[in-house]
Amino acid sequence: MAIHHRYQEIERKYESLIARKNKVDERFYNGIYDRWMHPVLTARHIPPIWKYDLDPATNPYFMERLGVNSVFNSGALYMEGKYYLVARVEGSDRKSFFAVAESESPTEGFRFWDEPVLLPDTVPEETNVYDMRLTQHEDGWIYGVFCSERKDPSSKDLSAAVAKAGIVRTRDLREWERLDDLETKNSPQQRNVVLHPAFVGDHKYAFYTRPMEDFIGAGSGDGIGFGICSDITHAVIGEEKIINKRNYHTITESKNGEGIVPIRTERGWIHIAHGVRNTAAGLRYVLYCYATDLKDPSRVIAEPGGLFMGPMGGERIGDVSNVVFTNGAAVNEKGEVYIYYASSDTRLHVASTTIEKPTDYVFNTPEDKMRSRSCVSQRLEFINRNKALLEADK
Ligand code: M1P
Repeated sequence: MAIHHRYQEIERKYESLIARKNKVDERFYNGIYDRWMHPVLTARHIPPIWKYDLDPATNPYFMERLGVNSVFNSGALYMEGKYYLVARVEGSDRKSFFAVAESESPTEGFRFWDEPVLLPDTVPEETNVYDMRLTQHEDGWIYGVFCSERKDPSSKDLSAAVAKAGIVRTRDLREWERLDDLETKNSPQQRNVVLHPAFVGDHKYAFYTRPMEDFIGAGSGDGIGFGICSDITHAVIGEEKIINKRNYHTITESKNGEGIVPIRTERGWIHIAHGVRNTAAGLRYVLYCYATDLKDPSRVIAEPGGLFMGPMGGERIGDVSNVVFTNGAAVNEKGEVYIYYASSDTRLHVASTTIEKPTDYVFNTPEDKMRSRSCVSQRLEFINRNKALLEADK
């Protein structure tokens, strides 16, 4: 049977996109990380056979029959010399699903595996899944914790939804076992839940949570929570201790949420989370960092003021504009850190650094002084110290 004559051309373009070299974006400098020029995954990275019916008899005009709108928020892993991304792929029908992309390089060459992930169908009411965090746990499993969304049965509003944390586990990213959804006794909704990679206390699993009153708004949810449970197969959290609060007139005023799986450093666990504030142009999502104690990851030991990363240039535009979001980073044996961040719910980028730099950033960047007057004093002290150094250097 013949294949449509346009297929080769589409396939060639796809292959040249995958082969495209990436480079550091020299226009950007902050001393903490490098941003890379090209996104590592976009809707154009989707294999053509996921979108086009190749049969000229049923698709004479070679149309996209099952379009893909965007590829963004991705879990990430470094395993045996390779980098793996479990990306959120959003079809043109608005349903998201997961797909694994792999590369030997952390910054280019990501290619999706042959087929997307078909999760075990154990939750019939689940309509949409997205934003998987991949945790290589010390128990030997790789866990995926993701948002499992369903319609709110108690509301007539068609956009009213309930978000839960779904949990799967795997050894190889191919066979996935679905566990029970996380149950948080005191929070009806959960999104941005992350499983801590190490046991805590007496062999307990620890989760970073984000208690919410409703689907969009944090309501009285005070920030990023922390809770523990004994059985990961039926994970139930009683008390959620709020470890990282939202604050008035900061980057987290409207919402915040845990991002990547925390990175272990000699000085503490480094967290990269997102903070949301409201503006006349809508919500603005940026990334920020904090550190927690190695033995007690619920105890915050450092938090620099302000944002770690905000959307820049073309990143500011997309389906949900003015957003950067991360749910995955990969750390290799050389201590190189690759932060996979999405812009405006549309595409996935990479920023690179080494473990020492975010550590120095978190522990040595001044805290937020919370008032303009105090922030000016803080800056004046800083400027005057620099002036003295410049004077001494003359
Ligand atoms: O649209 C921006 C982000 O919104 C949500 O994050 P949060 O729950 O903090 O509002 C998530 O749905 C995320 O996927 C999305 O990128």
